[in-house]
Amino acid sequence: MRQFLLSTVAIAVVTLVGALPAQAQDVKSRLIRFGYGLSENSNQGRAAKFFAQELDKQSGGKLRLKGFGDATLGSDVQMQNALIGGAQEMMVGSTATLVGIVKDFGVYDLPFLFANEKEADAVLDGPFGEKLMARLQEKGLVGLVYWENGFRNLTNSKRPVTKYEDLSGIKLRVMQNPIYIDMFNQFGANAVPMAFSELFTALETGTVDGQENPVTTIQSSKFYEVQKFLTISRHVYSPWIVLASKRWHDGLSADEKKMLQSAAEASRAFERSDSRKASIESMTELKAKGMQINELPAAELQRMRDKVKPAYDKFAADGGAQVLADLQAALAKVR
Ligand code: TK8
Repeated sequence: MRQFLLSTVAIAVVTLVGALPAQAQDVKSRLIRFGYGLSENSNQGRAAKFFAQELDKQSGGKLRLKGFGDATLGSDVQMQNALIGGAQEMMVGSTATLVGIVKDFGVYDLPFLFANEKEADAVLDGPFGEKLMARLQEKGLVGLVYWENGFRNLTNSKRPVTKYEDLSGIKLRVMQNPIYIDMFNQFGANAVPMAFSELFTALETGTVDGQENPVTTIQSSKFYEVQKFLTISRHVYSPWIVLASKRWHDGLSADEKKMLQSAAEASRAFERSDSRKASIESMTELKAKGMQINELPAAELQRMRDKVKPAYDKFAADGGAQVLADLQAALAKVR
């Protein structure tokens, strides 16, 4: 009887707590600085805004996420360090620039790994992506969700690229990541690692001739103003990752952590669908802005794939064998 009473009371309490409005939960008033590299008027900016609204709703206005676009809080790498040190609460940025923190993140950068968005979603949101994200914790970062940056394409100011040999001698900005540097050097370009925040000026002044990013970014960052040629190559599917400072996150209540995670997951759904829509619109707009666009034929993509195949072996030999095998197993399940 006593047992029965106790569990009835417990159920009643659980039900009551679950039904309480956000105000009655353990939520403090907090300002969350959320940094990102692209402009407010980009898929990144729109999703940051959505995230803020969602968190506002869930927390009854207490958790206030303030977006800082255009790398005003620093480049991806600078922000990662600010999060680790506890000087900034949150950010979204490329997974590619995390390789200095957890080297295995480089696995996503292997060329021609994901065939489509469906594969990427399944692997990133599934046990593989979760497990890799969890490894950031021991380094002072909490990964919440992956957003889509997208399939990357090439732009340059010199000439149309119809085969990889056309990249010969082109100074091409890449992210600060050895796989990208090797990949484009293999194609004959002169790869220049550089923070995204410096890229527009570098293109404008001719410090570099080209770069590679999804069409959404090429459009929202106005690269069409300083780049004539766009080559659809889809050489890497690039994820973004929403990160929190572990120091800061550890200080949140269980209710706050739950709200943050739930709002982040809502932002993920919004961001992916928005990015996929924007991607189609961007193509039309880039054409209208006068970019000369060509798509690489399947045969050329196969040549490129063959050319950079050694990147996989190199990655495996360089300590990445396990993570690569795990990712390929996850991919096999989706295919
Ligand atoms: C924005 C970057 C960008 C990435 C790059 O901060 O650096 O080229 O694609 O989205 O994370």
